[in-house]
Amino acid sequence: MKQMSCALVGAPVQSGSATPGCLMGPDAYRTAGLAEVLQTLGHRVTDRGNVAQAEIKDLTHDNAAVHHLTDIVAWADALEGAAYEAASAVDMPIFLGGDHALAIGTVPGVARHAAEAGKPLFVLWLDAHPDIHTPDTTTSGNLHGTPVAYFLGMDGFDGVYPALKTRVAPENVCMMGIRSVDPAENAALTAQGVEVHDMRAIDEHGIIKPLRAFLDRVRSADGALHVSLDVDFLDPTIAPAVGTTVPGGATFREAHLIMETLCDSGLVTSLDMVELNPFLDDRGRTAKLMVDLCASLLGRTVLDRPTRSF
Ligand code: B3U
Ligand code: MN
Ligand code: MN
Repeated sequence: MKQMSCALVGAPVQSGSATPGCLMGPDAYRTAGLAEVLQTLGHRVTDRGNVAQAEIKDLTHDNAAVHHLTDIVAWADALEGAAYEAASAVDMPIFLGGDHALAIGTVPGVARHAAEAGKPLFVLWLDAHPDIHTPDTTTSGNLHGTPVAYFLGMDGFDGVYPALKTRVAPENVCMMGIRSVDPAENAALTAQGVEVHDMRAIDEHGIIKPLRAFLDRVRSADGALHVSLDVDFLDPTIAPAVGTTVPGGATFREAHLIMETLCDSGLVTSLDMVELNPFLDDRGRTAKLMVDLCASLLGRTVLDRPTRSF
């Protein structure tokens, strides 16, 4: 793969989730050697450190379940700008979470950059959950369950989250690994017409055919592609360090094959690595697995020559 400029952008957001610990995520990736691994693959890597939250006024919401709204909006505001800047400066910004609420900022930020370059943004959402709640529909009140609804421009965010500068079209989103969906989220997925490959579909058809079909769509639209990788996409037996484990996730081999296929496509322009909770990890194994998946995305292969079937 061609040498790329990569920026590591720490986003230690944790108030979007119920279990504290994601605050330590960016440093766990640094400790697991992410920058060094990418440098070994021939890329130029700069670590931009951690983003600082914006200052905002206190916010409240009618849904009493919603918590840490002010904190999350302060993150979103800062991360939208940081993501836009990083995407303008390098080939591949990598956002180190932090819980999935960080995508309230990162996805609109990279979408704005793509739009200015005349490209539509596509999003591959690798997650056990569709995260398509609005602040009105969430019952847990955990705002990491809301980024997709926000960046699609759904109702319910006006005067709550920052005004959305660039929305993502629902037909440009592809979800894989989904296996825990709340009723309001089911309704939203249907209303928006988002492409969802739940675990049943993956068991029946495998992961590669639908991924290739999605990548073909990105290529023919000359789109930019953001990958949002939630640790709970992976099976908890290989990735225990997440507050919202759901059984039946992607295997080690499925996850690497997705990353290798994405690498071969040459289409990926940005990445979120979210929901790592190092407090719940087992001697850093989840952090190391996430680093290895990032390495597969950025060109690590088994053989020096291209793999081909005989
Ligand atoms: N849909 C549930 C569970 C959940 C969403 N995202 C995560 N968990 N990580 C909720 O709380 O909104
Ligand atoms: Mn998620
Ligand atoms: Mn999830």
